[in-house]
Amino acid sequence: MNKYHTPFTVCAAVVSLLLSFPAFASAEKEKGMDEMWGEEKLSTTGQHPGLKWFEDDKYAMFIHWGLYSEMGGVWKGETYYGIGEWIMHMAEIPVDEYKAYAKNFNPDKFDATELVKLAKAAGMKTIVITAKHHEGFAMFDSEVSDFTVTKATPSKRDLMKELADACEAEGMRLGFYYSQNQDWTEPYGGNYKGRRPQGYTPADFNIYFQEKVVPQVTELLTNYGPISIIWFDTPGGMDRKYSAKLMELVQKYQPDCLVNSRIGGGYGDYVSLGDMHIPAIRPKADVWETVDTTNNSWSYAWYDQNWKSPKTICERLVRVAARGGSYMLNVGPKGDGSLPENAVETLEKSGEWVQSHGEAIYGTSGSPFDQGFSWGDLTSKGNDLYLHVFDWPADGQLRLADLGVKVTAAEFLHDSAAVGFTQDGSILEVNLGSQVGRDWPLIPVVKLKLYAPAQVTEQATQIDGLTPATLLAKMASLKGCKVRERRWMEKFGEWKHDYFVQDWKSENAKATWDINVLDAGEYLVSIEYSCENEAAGSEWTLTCGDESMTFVTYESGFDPSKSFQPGPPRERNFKVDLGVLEIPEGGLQQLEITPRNLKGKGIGLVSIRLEPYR
Ligand code: H79
Repeated sequence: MNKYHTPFTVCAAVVSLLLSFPAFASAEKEKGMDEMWGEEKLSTTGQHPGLKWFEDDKYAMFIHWGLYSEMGGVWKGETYYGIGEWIMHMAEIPVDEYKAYAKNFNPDKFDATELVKLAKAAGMKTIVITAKHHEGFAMFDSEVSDFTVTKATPSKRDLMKELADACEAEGMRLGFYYSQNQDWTEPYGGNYKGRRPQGYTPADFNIYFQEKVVPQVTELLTNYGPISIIWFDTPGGMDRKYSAKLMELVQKYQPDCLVNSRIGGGYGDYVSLGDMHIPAIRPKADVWETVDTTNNSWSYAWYDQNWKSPKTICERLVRVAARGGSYMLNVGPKGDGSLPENAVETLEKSGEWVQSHGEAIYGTSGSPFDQGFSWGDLTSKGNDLYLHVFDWPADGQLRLADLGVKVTAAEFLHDSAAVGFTQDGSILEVNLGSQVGRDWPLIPVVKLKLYAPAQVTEQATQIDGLTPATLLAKMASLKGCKVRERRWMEKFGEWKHDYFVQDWKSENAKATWDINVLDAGEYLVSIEYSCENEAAGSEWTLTCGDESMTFVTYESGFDPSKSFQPGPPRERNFKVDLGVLEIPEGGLQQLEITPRNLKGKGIGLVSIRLEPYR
């Protein structure tokens, strides 16, 4: 029988996992994944000279490959649905059995050069690979452990060396993922999966750290040529002094190498956001990345067919670049080193677009707007703006306000065909024309040439009268209520994320959005929210100028006060049409929501959508 990790069991697993870290055992439990993944704020950001290439390159390949890849989600004939590299944890595999499994690992189809060529074809500039994941198995030769590909498997190949050589030959940057805190097969490692030795105390983590982590990280920094990134993960609960020591090692042996924020303790050169988090609003961090997957699970899992389409991959890359970040996209080879066909196809197809639109990706500095648009997003370079059109607007028209600078020319990037535009006062209208009867790239890009770099001073959400606009929780000014954040897991390890306004204190509380109305008129209003039992039946008023509308809320079965509550998607948020609202005037306006009859802590308001009503 297959074992499905129901919402409840995943939730229980989360709690037990978090409790296994000292820091989670107390009041800090609520912090959940933020705590486990580590800080998103750095004490030393923007200093390292390597951040220049990191920000320019924008796009990297992540690879999860280890013993778990050979299992592919199956242990002793039973499938464990979840993230593949967590199978030891999910199937509760005893340490000795897990270690003995290494003899089945046979990377006979692994061709490092082919892999590097695929990354190149995809438009990626760096490869970061799991040298050691939480399982504790080294995919490289190590003097301090026998649990390595060179000693515990029949092939004896140092796979990291093969990849390092191929990267060197092909001009690809190389980075190593190293799980510094969790090591499930080391008796003193974080979150060890066996019985701790007698007399064990948490301070014994030091033994594991000095005897395995320090020498292995040193090996990775000294035996494989220039390393561009050491990518650490899940520092939650680890003392800051260990993070400091790791930073010291990197600075000593490879001062040019970058380190991500999951080293812990506020150290690191740039911030890794939460797994798979494509931020809707420009994050505070100066230099940051999003790590994402081509399907759901990081490592190969036979059942995971949730492949992102080539267009979706390009869109996610653009959304990240538009918010000023870098994107690292994962593939999970099978145990034998070959990649699932779908991963190869989707990377090759998306790569054609990335290569032919590189001008609008590499070396760009994001959109002048803090948030994206429903039709697409922007990147910029010098005086030029790139409009990435994901969804062709209904009548081929796009409107943008307050660029602050005159546009001198507009053309499609792929064929340099001129694009019509008018700029009247602060409003730019771009006429894309008809989508019919022409061949388009996956995402058509309009290049706008400006007299000077755009100078956007107004970040109010634009209501353009042509495409739907979304007012996000994080963009609201709040009185007597709060913005909170939650993450949850869907399908086979797909992390979801949102912000919502909640904890409404009284009927005087309100959330207010500044909106920039480019076209007065009627809009269909819908909201996305979650609502606990006790808040069901509460009444709310939405107001814009003299116009208002009232709505009643229904229970959604999701408790927004819990940062972590896996479950099927239908149980999360409701999306409800409220009706048609007249916005009588153009220009800067405010839209406000306030409880009319508050129950409990009120709804968890995720967003308000305004769609032109015609
Ligand atoms: O390497 C990838 C993941 O294995 C790692 N980070 C990315 C880059 C990662 N470490 N921890 N997590 C991700 C989150 C872990 C989530 C869990 Fe669960 C939820 C662990 C326990 C509950 C899912 C469900 C995995 C096991 C049960």
